[in-house]
Amino acid sequence: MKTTKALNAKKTEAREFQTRASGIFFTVKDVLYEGKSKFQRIEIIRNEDYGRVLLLDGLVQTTERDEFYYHEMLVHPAMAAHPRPARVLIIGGGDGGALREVLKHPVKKAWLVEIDGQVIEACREHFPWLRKTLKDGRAELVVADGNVFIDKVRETFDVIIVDSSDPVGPSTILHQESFYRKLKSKLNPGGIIAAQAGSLMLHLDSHARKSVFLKKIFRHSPLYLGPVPTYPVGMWCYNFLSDKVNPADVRTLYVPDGLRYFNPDIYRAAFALPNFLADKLAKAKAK
Ligand code: AG3
Repeated sequence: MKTTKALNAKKTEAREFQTRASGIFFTVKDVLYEGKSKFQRIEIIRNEDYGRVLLLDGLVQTTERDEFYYHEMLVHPAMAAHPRPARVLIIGGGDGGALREVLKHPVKKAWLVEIDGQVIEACREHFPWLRKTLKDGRAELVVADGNVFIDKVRETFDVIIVDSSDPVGPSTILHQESFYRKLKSKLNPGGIIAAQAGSLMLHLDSHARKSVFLKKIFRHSPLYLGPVPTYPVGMWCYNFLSDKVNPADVRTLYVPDGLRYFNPDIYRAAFALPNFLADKLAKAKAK
């Protein structure tokens, strides 16, 4: 049989071009999953340092070694600031990391709404925590477009977590005004939304654009920061959105035991912004 060199070639490296001229690479110990869904290219590889790495359309979504930085910072500031989060909605996050963190709190029910069923299947096989969290009786998995789900759902929520991809590409809608207005309409009084907002440096324009409309929708809409070693520039941004809860005024934080990154000092420090970001936001709001 005739086979081409390309077909025989063993994948030795997975890389993300974070900009046109720079990025991150992982040498590949094993290819665990490679597939193309209706929405995107899905790869899971094993790397000697970072363990299992999930890439969607060539962008690093999660690695076994550093996913806790991201998932703890996405989930716990909102969950810790809310006095009693009983019903929680997660949009995106088919790898289950955000769901795992939510279930560390005494919630009654958590919905995970992921658009791509194939991501769930791939991660169920290769990321053991997903299998475990989906077995938790409080978790309900829905395979649907989050933007459509939110139009139809009759429930309302205490906390909503948006674990989307970058503010460019297929997730763009999850970074737009209409989507946040809809989310707000599904929030219980006193509710909080936390959304991943993108890279500190790469998505500066997006932070500025979003800050203007988020301020119109929510009384409190600060950005907060946390490091994620394998994401572009290593520093990540999140939106904290609420009409009732000003994160700076929260005196009692509910923090589950056994976390590896998040604690009350990190909570307070995370809302401090570097000058160049604060200036950019101030200028955008003044326009
Ligand atoms: N969601 C946000 C990933 C963004 C990473 N961007 C990038 N590598 N350019 C991650 C999903 C994990 N639950």
